[in-house]
Amino acid sequence: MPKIVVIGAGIVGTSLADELTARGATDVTVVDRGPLFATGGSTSHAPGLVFQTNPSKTMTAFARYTVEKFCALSHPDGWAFNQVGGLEVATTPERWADLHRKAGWAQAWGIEGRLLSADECAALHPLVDRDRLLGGFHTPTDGLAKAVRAAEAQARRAMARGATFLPHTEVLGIAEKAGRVAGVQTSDGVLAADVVVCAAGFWGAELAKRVGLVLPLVPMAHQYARTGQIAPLVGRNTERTEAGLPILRHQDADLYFREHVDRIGIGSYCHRPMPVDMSTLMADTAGESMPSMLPFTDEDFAPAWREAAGLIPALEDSKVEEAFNGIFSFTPDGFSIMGEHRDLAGFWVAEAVWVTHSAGVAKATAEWILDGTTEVDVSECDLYRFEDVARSPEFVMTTSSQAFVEVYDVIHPHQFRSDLRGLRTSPFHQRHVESGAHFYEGGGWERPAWFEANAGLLTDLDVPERDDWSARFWSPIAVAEARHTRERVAMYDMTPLTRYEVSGPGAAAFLQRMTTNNIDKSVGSVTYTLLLDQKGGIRSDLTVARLGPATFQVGANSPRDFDWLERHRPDDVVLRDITGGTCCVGVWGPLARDMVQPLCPDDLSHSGFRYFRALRTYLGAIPVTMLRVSYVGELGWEIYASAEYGGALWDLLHDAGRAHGVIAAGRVALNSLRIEKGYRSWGTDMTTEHRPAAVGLDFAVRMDKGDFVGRAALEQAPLPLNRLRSIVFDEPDAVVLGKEPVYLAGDCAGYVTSAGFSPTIGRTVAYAWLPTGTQDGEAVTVDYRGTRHTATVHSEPVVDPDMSRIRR
Ligand code: FAD
Ligand code: THG
Repeated sequence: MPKIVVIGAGIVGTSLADELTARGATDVTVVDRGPLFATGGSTSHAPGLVFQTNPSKTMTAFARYTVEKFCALSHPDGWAFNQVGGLEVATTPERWADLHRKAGWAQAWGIEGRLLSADECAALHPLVDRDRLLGGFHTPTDGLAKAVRAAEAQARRAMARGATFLPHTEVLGIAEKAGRVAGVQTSDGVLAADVVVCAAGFWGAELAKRVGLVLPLVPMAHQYARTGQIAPLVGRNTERTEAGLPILRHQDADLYFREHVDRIGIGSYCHRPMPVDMSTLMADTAGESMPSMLPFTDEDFAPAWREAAGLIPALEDSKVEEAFNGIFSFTPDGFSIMGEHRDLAGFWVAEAVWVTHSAGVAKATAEWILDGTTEVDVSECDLYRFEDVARSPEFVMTTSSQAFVEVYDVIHPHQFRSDLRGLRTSPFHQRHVESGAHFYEGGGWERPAWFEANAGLLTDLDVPERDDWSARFWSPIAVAEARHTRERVAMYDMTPLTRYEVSGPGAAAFLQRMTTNNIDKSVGSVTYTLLLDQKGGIRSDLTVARLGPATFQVGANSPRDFDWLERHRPDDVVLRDITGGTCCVGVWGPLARDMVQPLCPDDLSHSGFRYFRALRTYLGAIPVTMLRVSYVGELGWEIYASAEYGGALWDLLHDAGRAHGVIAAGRVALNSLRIEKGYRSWGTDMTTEHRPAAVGLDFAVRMDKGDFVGRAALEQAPLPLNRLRSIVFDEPDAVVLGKEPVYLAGDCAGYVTSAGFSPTIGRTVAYAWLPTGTQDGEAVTVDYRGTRHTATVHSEPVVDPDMSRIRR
């Protein structure tokens, strides 16, 4: 067992010590600059509201574990968790509709919850003005965490198992030796360690910076106020219980509420983002007991007070008595930051964590450190999920500020960032602008969603009307583009598809060991293969094209793939991200060959250039690499070129395609085509929580090829309880967007992962997790924001099961 030092005795550090020692680590030391356990960090004054339901399955799982754990903690001063339940109220039709969506997440992720009428809300929480409400969402297992008690109770447990807690011990630097962490420097000298975990709350970014690590988090001030006595609360609670009414969210006004005996605590996000400058904060608060508390700014609270009194009329007779601007971390995407420094082994971070998710994050971090993998998928929180651009100070500040502003907003799943656009554009961008592209952003890239230039294709197409919500960030034009791809030919900008060059004498052996399929095939082969973790969970799916004996081009999914490969890369392998310097256009459709062959000196016939083969050749004068691969499931190629040829390549193809009616098509069309064709998308349809068999990808696993990462775990793996299935909606106008609960015979049995309107069968096709044994043809219902849609489990793929479209 490693010798571990945890920096920070807040809710994260204490919970981590508990989780580590529970797993047998005994040499665990937690150091904190402050006293124990009201250290002066964010935990010391967090009012501790725990609302579990979150659009992210992972964050919900973290919260659910935190609740379960905290409920079982004991502390001599009283409760660590008071399960008063949670109530979120709607005062606008949009919020009310969104609470229906939230109720769906709760169902899908296994949180008990129910939508309530306004009267039921008022009965549950008599202080709210019933007439303001349209309804609410009630979750009985939510509640209040007493964060300092929970921290202490977990710390005491850890101490009983041998952990040491050192108060008044500031970490001044990180000791390193031979590329590994060696301990922490404190005013009392170096504390040696094999593993150092930075759980220093919003100070963590400063510490990480000293070891060359950018943590994209911004410390932000957030207002919290306590009122004076509120008449209707007098006598309701005791000093010991503190609260009995559900914790309350009024998200239409960016507010939350809890009781403090006979007073009310009001938290507000209803103010300008107040990022904190760490350099001045450190100087200003040196020696202070509560360095994470800033003076209250009355003027920022004025609108919050008005709104609060609007919802809770009893507040009108009271006023703010105690208040402060408290500091905690925001990140660009709202997720925590977890993982190990790639260039300094043994240095881990568990940062930007709410009390709500603290025990879940701590458990996953302990598993990750001690076992190498986590039970719950942590990819959304991975330290290495960020593109380079997303680590720039400007990006971090801008997007984290936006995350603050939007913290309680109704966010559409396809909503994109509006600030800092146009950072990464493909060489085709100007052509796309000219064709009236509607862009969305992903990974910093501008990606065409659909093109206004294709509106004319709608004239002979009957696309069902959508409800207002599902019509956002969508256009029927996308359906026309998808259909045109199946009937004729289309060009897709695949430039943002992450790709690496893997080369060197050890390249083949390296990829063979890292992935599940046999990639050690002839030059010109392309292989669909998986990256697994040690427990056989799917980390990613890749295409590996062998361009030379020791040169491979790998099509990947995210910066996490680069990180994973880089961590395992031996010295005789060179790994290079070539995404930015190259471009890619997918030319797909039945007419693709007619369109491209005249441009190419090589034979592009079905036998001359077979399916899943690669070729380095020329189109016109332009050197290209072509892969006969199609994520939309059509005849055609991904065509790669060095970026400087991009404009010419697009024009060449577009001109050649004119006679065949070629169009440019966008990502919405691509998504619907890949779904009806049965292709999975990593991160939505599958994560590290799933092994290949569960998602129907065992065809990409070659158990007989020799050892590879995850192989041993697959041999031991039990049969999956649930499988990813295709479902087809019965009614043409039924639409779902993802994350909706799916019912079998009235019981919630799974959830939708992704969905798209199939141009081929004229109905929405979706993937859903369903129990193993669910038969083709079985009827399911799906709850879309309160509307039940019926659907039927379908054999896969829904479109082109005999591959006649692709292999011709
Ligand atoms: P902290 O509690 O800040 O702990 C970090 C520790 O590291 C500190 O004790 C600090 O002293 C120590 N440290 C830092 N640098 C060093 C160093 N160099 N050497 C030694 N020690 C160091 N979350 C919820 O879930 N629900 C809520 O209702 C809620 N409300 C909030 C309201 C307010 C006003 C605020 C400010 C936050 C709220 N939060 C809430 C957020 C929550 O408080 C934090 O996200 C959480 O407490 C962070 O815990 P932590 O352990 O990461 O950080
Ligand atoms: N193109 C390239 N690389 C990629 C993707 C891509 N890497 C990441 C991601 N997308 C991988 N996803 C897929 C999913 C399915 C297929 C290709 C990439 C695919 N599957 C066929 C099937 O399942 O029938 C063929 C499998 C086989 O014959 O082994 O084509 O879009 N370059």
